[in-house]
Amino acid sequence: MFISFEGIDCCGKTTQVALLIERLQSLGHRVLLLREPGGTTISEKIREILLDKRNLKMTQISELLLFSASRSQLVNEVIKPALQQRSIVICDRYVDSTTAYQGYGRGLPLGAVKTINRVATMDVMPALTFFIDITVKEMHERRRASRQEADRMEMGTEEFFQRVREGYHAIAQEEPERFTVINGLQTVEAVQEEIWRRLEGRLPERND
Ligand code: Z5A
Repeated sequence: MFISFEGIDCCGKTTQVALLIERLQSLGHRVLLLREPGGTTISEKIREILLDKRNLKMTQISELLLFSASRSQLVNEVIKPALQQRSIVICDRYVDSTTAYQGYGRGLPLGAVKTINRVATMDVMPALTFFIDITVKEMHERRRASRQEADRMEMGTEEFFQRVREGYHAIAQEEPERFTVINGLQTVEAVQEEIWRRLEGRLPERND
């Protein structure tokens, strides 16, 4: 089973993925955790280029193609083989990030983004995607609290992140079966319980 997590920066994906993996493993499931961009030698090198804040000359098209190149490696080298072995694959960001950030956020033509997404994923799509929704104001507050230096993608404007969030809501309207909106403004525990409620009935048999 393939599951992905999405949302704007600091929405709490990484926190929730870690809790979910602990829970699944305690029930005897074999789980593989991945993050995008990254997860293969080539994809990690591409990640460095994408997030390096010295790369301010990067064009929007280069950005789109680099995220997609990283994904193509990950799908071929890791995701497809793991799904064939019946692991539960959990990906911290996947193709919806490209639709939301490069399509809605940067304003690249959605038709072209969709085509490139299909080429990069070879139509390997998550069965379930959790979109952890927080406001842009909350994102800024959490960033201030964590005091981490912003990378190139995090240097986007307030309006950029608003458009990204709207993009995620548009995907939720288009694909309500797969794309589940979770209120990320709740406590960590409440968010986890909501994810678990939506996932529990859809889990495969244990694969130990
Ligand atoms: N990107 C793209 O543009 N196109 C693409 O196709 C792909 C990605 C795949 C990757 O960044 C960047 O690339 C990302 C999108 C873009 N850019 N932005 N901006 P990354 O991998 O370095 O980071 P990220 O994916 O954006 O995640 P993050 O910053 O690591 O945050 P997170 O995983 O969503 O949240 P977290 O680490 O679990 O929590 C953040 C903070 O909030 C932390 O201090 C927690 O303690 C706190 N937190 C978590 N949950 C809660 C709740 N419930 N209440 C209060 N506080 C909370």
